[in-house]
Amino acid sequence: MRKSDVIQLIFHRPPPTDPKHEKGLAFAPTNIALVKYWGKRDAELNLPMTSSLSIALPDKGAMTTVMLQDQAQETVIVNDREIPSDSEFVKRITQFLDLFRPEKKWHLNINIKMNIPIAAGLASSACGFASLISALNDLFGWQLAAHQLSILARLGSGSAARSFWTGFVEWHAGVQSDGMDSVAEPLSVEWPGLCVGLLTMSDKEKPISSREGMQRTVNSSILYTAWPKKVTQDLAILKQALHVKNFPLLGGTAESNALTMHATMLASWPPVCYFLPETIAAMQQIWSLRRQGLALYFTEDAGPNLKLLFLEEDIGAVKEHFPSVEVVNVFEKE
Ligand code: 2P0
Repeated sequence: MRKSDVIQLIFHRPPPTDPKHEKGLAFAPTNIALVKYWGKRDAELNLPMTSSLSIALPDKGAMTTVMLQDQAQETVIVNDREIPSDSEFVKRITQFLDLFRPEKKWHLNINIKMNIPIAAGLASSACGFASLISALNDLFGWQLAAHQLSILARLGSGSAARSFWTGFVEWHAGVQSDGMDSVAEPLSVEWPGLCVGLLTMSDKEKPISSREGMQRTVNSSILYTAWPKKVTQDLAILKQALHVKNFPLLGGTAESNALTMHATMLASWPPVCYFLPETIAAMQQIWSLRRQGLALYFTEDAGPNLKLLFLEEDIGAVKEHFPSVEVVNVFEKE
């Protein structure tokens, strides 16, 4: 099964690409997985081995504007800087656009504004591809539903499937080879007062991409066989925690899931390690604060930075111990 087959299943004809507006514009929030996606059963369609569950950061993400342009290639601008056309990022975007233009008849000026560090484990590819497909949907008037956009965004980057909603989102692994059931959906639960703290140790580009890191883990880590079991357990526990609003259960499950993911990576060869000394030091400080009674937990993605999990009532204490933390009150209404 190829990506072009999925395009056919969604559109039932070549995707219409007569612009309906001068510009297409869309925002997508970034998402932080509490139960992680790590490993693919199909690398072409980015079909995951397991389901995953994330929380969106409502104001953090990517705003993307697309316009047709009279040039033989794309112009990609991220945070006011033009990205070289031979870079991996532009190549990935170009290949993604090729799915919608088999004859390469049009080209785009793509302007992305991100208010998160790029490629440092803050899911910039997730909100990037989600906002790009939504901007195309706007430009060409496709009127696709969110679940269809989720399937298309996944073809660009797996975790992008989860970036179409605020709040908690589950990405179902699915079982079909065409991936039409590997789609995300929002959970109908809110948690006013739940906070995510971004603790940035480094905003440098990570040395091993998620794509490469997860492939290496699946291929070489003896611990990976335990991962699907761990995810199944954690998903059930996390949903229970959401249902009964048990914060230590949510925080503990997310932290344990992240540490297990990193353990599977460490057992890969060559090893996949995203920790910096500062990452470990922050973990130890969190464990020490927890022993003293603070309900503070963390999760970590494919980068050295931690995302802290805590409740609104502890914002003061968290800021006191981590002065550089950026707090996102996830469900706060404007
Ligand atoms: C996640 N990560 O669930 C996990 C946890 C990083 C660690 O999804 O190859 O950029 O584009 O499907 O989505 C990052 O991987 O990888 C990721 P591709 P993606 O958020």
